[in-house]
Amino acid sequence: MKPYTPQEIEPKWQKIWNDRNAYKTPENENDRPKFYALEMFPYPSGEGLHMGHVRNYSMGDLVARFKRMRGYKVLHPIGADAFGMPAENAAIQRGVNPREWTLSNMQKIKEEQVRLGLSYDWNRYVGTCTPEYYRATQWLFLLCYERGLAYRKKGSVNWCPDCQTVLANEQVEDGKCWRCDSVVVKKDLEQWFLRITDYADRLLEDLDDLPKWPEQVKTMQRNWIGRSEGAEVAFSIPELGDEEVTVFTTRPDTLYGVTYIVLAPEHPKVEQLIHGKPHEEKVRSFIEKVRNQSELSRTGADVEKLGMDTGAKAKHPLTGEEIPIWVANYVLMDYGTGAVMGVPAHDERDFQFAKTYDLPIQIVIQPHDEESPSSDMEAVYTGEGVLVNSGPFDGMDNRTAIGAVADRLVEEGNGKKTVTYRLRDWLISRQRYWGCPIPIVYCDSCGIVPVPAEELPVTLPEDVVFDGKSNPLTTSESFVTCTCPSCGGEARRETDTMDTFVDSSWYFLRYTDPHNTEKPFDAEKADEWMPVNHYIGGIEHAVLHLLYARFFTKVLHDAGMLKATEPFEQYFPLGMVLKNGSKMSKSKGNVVSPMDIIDRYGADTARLFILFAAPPEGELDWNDSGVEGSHRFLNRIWRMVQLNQELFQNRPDPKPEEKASKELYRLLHRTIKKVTEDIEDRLQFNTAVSAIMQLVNGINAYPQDADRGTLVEAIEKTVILLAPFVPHLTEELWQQMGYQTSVHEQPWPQYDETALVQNEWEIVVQINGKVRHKSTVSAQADREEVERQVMAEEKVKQLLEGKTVRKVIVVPGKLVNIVAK
Ligand code: ANZ
Ligand code: ZN
Repeated sequence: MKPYTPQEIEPKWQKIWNDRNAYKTPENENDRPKFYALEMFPYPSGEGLHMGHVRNYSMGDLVARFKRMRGYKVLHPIGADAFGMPAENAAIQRGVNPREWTLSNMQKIKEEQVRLGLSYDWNRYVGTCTPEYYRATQWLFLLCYERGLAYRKKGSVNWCPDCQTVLANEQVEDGKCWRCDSVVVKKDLEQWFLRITDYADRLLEDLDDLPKWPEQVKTMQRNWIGRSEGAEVAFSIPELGDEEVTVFTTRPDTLYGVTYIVLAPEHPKVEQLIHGKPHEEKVRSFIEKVRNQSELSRTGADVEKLGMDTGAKAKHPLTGEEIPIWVANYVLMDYGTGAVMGVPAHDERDFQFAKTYDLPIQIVIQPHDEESPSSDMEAVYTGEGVLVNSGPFDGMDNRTAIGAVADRLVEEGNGKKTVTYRLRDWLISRQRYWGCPIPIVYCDSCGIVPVPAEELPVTLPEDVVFDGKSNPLTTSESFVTCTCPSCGGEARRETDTMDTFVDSSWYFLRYTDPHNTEKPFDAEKADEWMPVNHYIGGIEHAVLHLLYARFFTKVLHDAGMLKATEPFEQYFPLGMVLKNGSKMSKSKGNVVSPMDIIDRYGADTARLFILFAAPPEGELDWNDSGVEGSHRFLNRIWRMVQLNQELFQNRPDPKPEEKASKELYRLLHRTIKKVTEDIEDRLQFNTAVSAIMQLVNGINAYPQDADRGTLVEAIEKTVILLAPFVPHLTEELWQQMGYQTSVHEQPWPQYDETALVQNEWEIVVQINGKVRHKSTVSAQADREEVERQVMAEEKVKQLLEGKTVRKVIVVPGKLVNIVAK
């Protein structure tokens, strides 16, 4: 018998698929339903693919192949998220050209993807660093600019001193750079922003229209957008004439408990308030110190609340009382109005602050079950209750009071109801070379001038210096100096490039029309495929990437370029790959190289193990014996076909008549149903594999003398069911079984509904309490019918010969006991 040699079979079929252009996306086949299966595209690092990638692609490929067999026209593309800092760092550290470095990594990853047997349409490959692609990214930037969604603003930005670049809020983790772990500082710079906050409400509301997204991911997005309903309340500052300071609060019900006002140190009013005061200089140096603290180190729950009294006073809008105005680190300038009303009795942060600086604490909410408010507070009370010390609102439930106090403020002209978001506009400027240049020039006479669309792309220059200090683009004279598109005079080119998250916010649209040289994509082509039906990728992208992609989709929809309002109908977060219980990582030395596994066992074994070993959303613990087990299973499949080679030559018709063949037939059809539903409805690929394994056990236990036609059918269908999991092996076996076509072009098997129900039961026949015989009866038969059938059997008649039957006891589905003498 020929042995199973994946090392030969796999490259052979990869070449044939490639020569046949087997996974080319169907075009203009409007009679078939579409399915867009997508996996997050990889970053082309020099290391090639890791097991997380393999897991992601194995699942995506399974879905794509399954849907093709189910009759869908499928778009299943791949590309590379190819801009970004590692290429530039390689240039700085090793003097390599970032473009060449990236392109060769892309090539390497493509080859590895081919070795995995993934059914991508390679004609639609998209690399975000190619001029064809970034030209389109620039086009989209200009679209945003035209629509007032791209703007330049001087802002206090997160700056990584090590990477020498600005970071988006999302890229600051625990106050540190997400890439290099350096402590992030604040810096004032002119930057480009995209106005994602204009879409905050829609980004929030439309989450409700995504039933196939995990609830957990929607919650993460909701929290990120962070919508807060509340009120703005104006406090006048008598010493500045008519001037006011406006605070944002979600708790107007606590208004009578305000004992001070706190401004963010960056608040524009601060200068006026401290001007001429004795401690003016001290406040200023305090402000300088706070400004350099990161957002997290200012607002963390366990961070020390630091502040200073400005010496100025504000007037309470309802009581007229004078209260001090402070500045403090825990108030942020870019949230709400940058000013807070301090209610130490009922707000945790205010409570800590008031304790530190000995500010008065005024209780205004009393728990429902208490008689009278305690005067001396040990701890803050943040719960619900009844208003006290609140003038006309005393006795009111605090939830009711939220609206009532706000209404009162509105009536008196001291406030308005507002909504605030945690979401900030998206800072896209990067002082980096290896990114998409922002297509803008600066002219002394015309100001900010967008590069006309026909002049795109603004190409990355080659004459740059990578010294690891400043933005390399500023070192290219030929790039920086340009002519103004508007007046023809001398101008300077923008040297910021875009955050790579811009590139990945629309790549799924490019796949629908990857070779378009005029527009990013054609509306009709995009509408044919969008939305993506199934998107798989790491949960680490659940906030940033998915939110930005949703934002871009909505902008393009509004611009009339796209019907879809959401990019991904279903998002499936991929579980992590572990080894011996901990994350695979170089530092732990527990990395299993996918290519080593392929060399040793073949891609099919790797794919099967990955799909079988854990539910897709769960963590996958890589273990060598599990891999061996999957390999053994594929060997069994291989042998099963080899041993029955002869049968495939004459291929008898199935005649499932006697017991064994009926049973195998039922097992086969049950398996088809289970595998179909596990993939289609539940995405439980692991249980689908174990169902197929049980079927194979059934086939191996099938008696030699039972109907051969049923056996042939079961083996063939097993091979078809396995095709999306192990594409090479099944293709090879399909050929060995005598077929000229590809197994991947077979229609997915239908199950025979009537075969699923159990028609017959085996029951035990006892005579005087002793088991004497086994008999098969119809499952539908009632007691009398069972008795009639059993008593009519030859064998039973023999056993009863010479005896008189006294009584027959029937237990349906189990036994018949005959009492006889
Ligand atoms: C008075 C008050 C009393 C507050 C109380 C809370 C509880 P969320 O829910 O996150 O939107 N706040 C407003 N602007 C701020 C800023 N720029 N920096 C820091 N804190 C700020 O939080 C809204 C609450 O956070 C607001 O309601 C305000 O404190 C504070 F018992 O006002 B509150
Ligand atoms: Zn000009």
